[in-house]
Amino acid sequence: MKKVLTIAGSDSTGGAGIQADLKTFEEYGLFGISSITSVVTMDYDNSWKHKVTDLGSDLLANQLKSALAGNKISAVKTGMMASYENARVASEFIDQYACEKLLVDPVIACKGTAQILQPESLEGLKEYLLPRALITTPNLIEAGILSGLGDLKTASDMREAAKRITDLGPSQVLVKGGHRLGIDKALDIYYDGSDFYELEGELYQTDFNHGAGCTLAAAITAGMAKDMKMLDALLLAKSFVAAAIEDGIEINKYLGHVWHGAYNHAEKRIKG
Ligand code: PXL
Repeated sequence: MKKVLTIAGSDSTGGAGIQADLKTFEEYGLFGISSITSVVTMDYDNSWKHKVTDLGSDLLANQLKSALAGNKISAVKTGMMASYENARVASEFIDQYACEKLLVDPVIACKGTAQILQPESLEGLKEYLLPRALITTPNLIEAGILSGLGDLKTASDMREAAKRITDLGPSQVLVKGGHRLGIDKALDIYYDGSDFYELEGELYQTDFNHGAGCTLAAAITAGMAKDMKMLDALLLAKSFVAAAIEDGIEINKYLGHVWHGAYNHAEKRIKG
């Protein structure tokens, strides 16, 4: 069985981060392995304020050494880097174990704001991870920050951002339009280094979509591990996430999660 590694943060509510990645890898029929950079907790009594606790680069290095020892990894995904050092340590192992199929999900901005989650981690991403990435999957805000273009408002802005982001290293870029684009469909722009593709999907009116970005990136990584052509991997990943959003579940008064098992209809498959 093929193995896939995620190097990311732990989402204590189970919808995004490491949890989304492992659940998604499982649905793709792959064996998921994780190295955790940080733990994200949320304060129910204080407007769901997020706190990111960095687990430190020594512990990350020990996890990576355990994860990669004797293992052939078919693809690697990186998510939240809680520090510059997290990114540096991750890159050392990626080089040492020659992990060529690398997807970098540039988790740098909090949902709905342009506020950078961990300012120094952005530098770590640029210096250590993006130069090694086969593909990166920024949302509209992250693409605005990485490209230096700021507010992206149109498909043409997204194309320009995707192109500029390849200057940071990744040979391919998926810029996700999502709700912030302000049109009545979900529009992503895929740039393969020479051509642009407009990937359209349904825009779901739901509050239960926490984890959608991580899940999409994990699904693409799984497709890469299975040696799918990138465009096919993107299209399958989009269908996987659309199903997960459609079957989203309420978690508490602040949020609801995508359900990673939806595409395979686990409740129908597992009987008794
Ligand atoms: O969706 C961004 C994200 C990524 N990684 C972790 C998270 C979150 C959002 O909560 O907790 C660990």
